[in-house]
Formats: sequence, C-alpha cells, structure tokens
Amino acid sequence: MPNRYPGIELATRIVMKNLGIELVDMEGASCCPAPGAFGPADLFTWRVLGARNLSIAEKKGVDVLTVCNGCYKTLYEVNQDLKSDPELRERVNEVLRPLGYEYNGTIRVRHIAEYLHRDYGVEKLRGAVKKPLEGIKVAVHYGCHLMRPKLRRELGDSERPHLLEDIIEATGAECVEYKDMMICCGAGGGVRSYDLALSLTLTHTKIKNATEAGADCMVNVCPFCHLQLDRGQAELKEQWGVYYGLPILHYSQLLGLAMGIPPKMLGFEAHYVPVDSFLEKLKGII
Ligand code: 9S8
Ligand code: COM
Repeated sequence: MPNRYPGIELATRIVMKNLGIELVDMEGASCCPAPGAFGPADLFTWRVLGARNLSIAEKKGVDVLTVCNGCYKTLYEVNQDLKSDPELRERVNEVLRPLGYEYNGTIRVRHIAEYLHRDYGVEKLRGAVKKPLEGIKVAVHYGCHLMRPKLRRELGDSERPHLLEDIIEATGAECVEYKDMMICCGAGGGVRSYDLALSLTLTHTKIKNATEAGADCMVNVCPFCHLQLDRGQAELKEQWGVYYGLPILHYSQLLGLAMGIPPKMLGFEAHYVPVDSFLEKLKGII
C-alpha cells in the first residue's frame, strides 16, 4: 500500500484518526511477505519474515491492524501457526534472535474490516457517518484471503459473507448482488506477474458483472485487488479494447467520503480509472 497506493494509506490514517483510533507505526517493518509469492516458494522463510514483523508490534505492545488481505493472511496465519507450535516458534526464533528480534506470541492480528465490524462496531460506525451515501450502489469485492481458507478464519460464512456489506451499508450506500461475486480479482498468487492476460480474464468477468448489476463503484479491502481492478481496467482497454470505467474504491476511501472528508485528501488522484463522475453523483451529499 505505501508503494502503490499511498493515498489509501493517507485515507486510512485520516479516517482512523477521525474515529478516535490511534495508529502506531511499525518502524522497520517489511512486506508481510506476500503469501502467494513467498509461501509456496519457501514456507519457513515466509514464516520467519512474517514473525519478524509480528515481533516489531509485540515489542511495542500493540496488536496488528492490516489494510490488506494479503498482509492479513500472512500475519494472521503465521501468528496462529507459531502460537500453536512451540517447536516451530523456537526454530523461527533461532533465525530471528541473532538479528535482534524475538517472536513471543503475545498479540492479535486483525483486518481493518474485522476491527471496524467487531471491535469498533457497526452502530458506532453508522454514528460516525456525517454524509450518508444514499442512492450509491456498491459492488463488493472481498478478495480471496480475507474469508478463506474457511477452516483458518473466524469471520463468518466464507461463501455468503456479510462482513463487508455491513460496514459498507453503515455508510448509507447500498450493496448490489452481482454474478460470481466471490471470485478472485485475478491478481493474487503470482497470476498477475506470471500471466497478465489470464489475470485480466477474471478482472473482466468481475467488472462486467458488476457493471451489468448497476454498480456505481466497486469497493475492496486490499491494495493488490485495488491495483488489479483499477489498473486492470486500463489494461483491458489497451489489450482488449473494452473499457468500463467502473471506479474502484478501497473501503477507507468510501468511509472517508461518508465521514465528510474532502475527496482531495483521500488519494483518488493515483487511480487509473477516474472517480470524477462518481464524485459528481455525490454532489449534494458530500
Ligand atoms: S483476490 Fe484472489 S488472491 Fe487476492 S486478496 Fe487481494 S489480491 Fe485480489
Ligand atoms: C494477494 C497477495 S493480496 S498474493 O499475491 O496472494 O501474495
């Protein structure tokens, strides 16, 4: 997120501050590392790097909050694996200790959507909304790693979830159902880097189905999904000659609009698909 869509980071920081939630920076933190790239290449290295990040938060005595599904998968699962397996924990710490880090299993990892839904609370969230986004139709994109694999998640039904719908509808917007809503954006697991054309077939299906369902925008909770759904539309235009122009918003940006934060502070200028006509629709609301 800081590299590709720093504006989403800014939006998240502003929104959280306005909600009265203090964010503590993790100096020296690295990429989570990306679960679909590092995990299959070397499971142990993936865990060591994940544990290093977790140990930075542990040292500060704070839980981890992720604004990305990939980070959530890595940090949540590594935390679970190491908490439940003392032998593995020791092997990981043998690598970390000489570098000045130690993982002790003292903190929790939560995704921002989970935090807002369960800890902050949907009612309180609704109370923080100053400009209800009435009349706005949202296509929800969960991404793969938030709800799955279901045996390793505790966020509700992974096939028919309502976590995101609940926090999106707290903004006053309406969620529309669209065909194949739970499919991948196309990017994850190295597919985007390995075979862009293949990744775009999934992106195309999603964007097309959401557009046909009458969505005004698509909301995600993962900067990699955001990249694929947003930049992917420019790539579809170049490579397939089809253009949908469906605005892609990270949840932090949608919530920011509903909280009355000026759009210029929400990082939209880094988007490939312009949000101008979407913001035009919000005239009179925001
Ligand atoms: S979907 Fe399928 S693997 Fe993932 S979470 Fe974010 S990137 Fe889009
Ligand atoms: C997706 C991350 S958010 S990865 O491509 O599966 O590593």
